[in-house]
Amino acid sequence: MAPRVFDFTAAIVRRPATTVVNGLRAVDTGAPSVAGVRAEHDAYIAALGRAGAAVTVLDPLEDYPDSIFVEDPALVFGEAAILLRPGVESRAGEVAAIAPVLRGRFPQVLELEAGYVDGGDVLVTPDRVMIGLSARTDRQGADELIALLKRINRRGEIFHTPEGVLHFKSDCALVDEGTVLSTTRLAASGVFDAFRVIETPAGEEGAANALRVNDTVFVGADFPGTIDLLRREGLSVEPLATGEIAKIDAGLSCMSLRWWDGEDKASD
Ligand code: CIR
Repeated sequence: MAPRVFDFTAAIVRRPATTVVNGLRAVDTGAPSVAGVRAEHDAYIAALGRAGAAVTVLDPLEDYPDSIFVEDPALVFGEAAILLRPGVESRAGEVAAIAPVLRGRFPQVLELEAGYVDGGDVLVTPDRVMIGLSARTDRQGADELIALLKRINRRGEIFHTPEGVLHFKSDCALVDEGTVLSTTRLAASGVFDAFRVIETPAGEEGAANALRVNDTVFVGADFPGTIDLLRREGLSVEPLATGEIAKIDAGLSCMSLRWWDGEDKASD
């Protein structure tokens, strides 16, 4: 049986730098503490391991406060990695920092050469790669990414991220092959008409940046309504603390790159 899009055997994370306290944020609700971010990150690494991924932990990059969010400078699949171009100047150098790591692990590494795309704007679904235009991802970058995806036999399609939302995936996650967890504001645009949609309860929009890894769905621990909804669906949910990284506009997908590294599972 072929792996599902959320079947991952491998992951890369990067330890937070002490400069993480200066991470970008749209609204300043106070800086996160280094110890607090480290604790959330350590728990995240352990959870990835329990869910079945072998985790490579990269050293912190003090020059890049947001470099803990390795999802943004690259996009990875079992067969190839794509180096992206983050849409904010202060994060541009993260690409060169992660490039050698990916070149050592993937048979093919492609590079976005024009425009801007943050990995947080890319949702991989079973039949296509959804790319949300946002303040970080522009049309030129999205078109370029679609061309690169074509080279690895994948189909990309462009959508819109709601105004004022950092990334497309700030507001959604795939929780099984045909079901998306989404905020009401993103679902209302019709982007998920081909999916079953579970909407985050009012006030729990931050829960939408959940992450499924193999048979576990990670959800922010501060969102009991969403956790309950997903459990009622029969999903195995693991709550993880995100209160500190939320201060710098992050959630659970941002902190790792994940892929299926190996043969397709033998069918029973
Ligand atoms: C930023 O603004 O770039 C970081 N403070 C947060 C990045 C979160 N990444 C993600 O959602 N993929």
